[in-house]
Amino acid sequence: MGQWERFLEPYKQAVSELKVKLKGMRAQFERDNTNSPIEFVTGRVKPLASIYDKSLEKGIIFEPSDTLAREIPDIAGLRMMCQFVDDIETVVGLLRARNDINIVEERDYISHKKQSGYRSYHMIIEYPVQTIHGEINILAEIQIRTLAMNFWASIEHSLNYKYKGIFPEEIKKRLQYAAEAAFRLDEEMSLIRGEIQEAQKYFSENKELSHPSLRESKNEREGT
Ligand code: 0O2
Ligand code: 0O2
Repeated sequence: MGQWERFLEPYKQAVSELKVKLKGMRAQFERDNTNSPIEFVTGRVKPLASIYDKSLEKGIIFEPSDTLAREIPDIAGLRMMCQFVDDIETVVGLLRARNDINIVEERDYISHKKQSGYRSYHMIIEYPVQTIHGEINILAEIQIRTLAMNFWASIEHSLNYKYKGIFPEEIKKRLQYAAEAAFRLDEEMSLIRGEIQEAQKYFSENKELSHPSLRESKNEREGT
């Protein structure tokens, strides 16, 4: 096994475990028949090429080391998407209450958006990974954002890659307008949150009823 592969192994394990745990939170809301503040969860280990770029940017040697692990805290990255801005606070509260993660830093890029227009809530956590040689604590980043913030960030990320971070002035301005438009969309949706959630609850409760075989098994489960 190569040295990078060995170094990244616990990060891979952490991403897999955390994905199961964070998706589990959503499943628990569904089971309780309550609207979930979590829409979906994704996770990834930072590709080696991005670790290389980041180490150049931070002026650290590109080699598996404690310094690199400390300076690049998002080698393990999780993303939690929410429907509404207020859900972000709920999710943050749920994460703070967990005792399997230790929060070491929080960055609120929602109240304090970045100059690019980027909005998201970031948490750097310490997570214990169990290995055959004992426990190791690794750092991971959890980004919590709305679907609209995620849409903007994905597009901006691709453009950033294309322009290598140096945007033409016009594109930069357009992206800033688009970020504000995405935020206004979030605000508008928040105003009709009750209406939307009622409809979603109705839909999830009744979708099984529209299918005869599922209706029977639902009735069996509920003993009706
Ligand atoms: P389900 O049953 O569809 O929810 P994975 O390795 O497959 O577990 P990964 O690689 O971390 O997941 O991330 P990926 O493949 O980008 O997406 C993770 C989950 O988020 C997938 O569901 C996607 O269906 C879901 N997802 C991605 N984009 C959207 C979106 O825009 N809206 C919604 N609602 N869901 C999205 P799962 O986990 O495979 O299972
Ligand atoms: P990737 O490809 O997503 O992994 P610092 O040096 O401490 O000031 P740093 O280390 O960049 O800042 O951390 P920060 O700003 O808290 O955010 C790190 C991650 O947030 C980024 O990871 C992105 O995923 C996301 N992010 C931050 N700003 C922007 C932005 O303007 N646009 C988009 N699309 N995403 C952003 P990476 O490693 O840069 O990229």
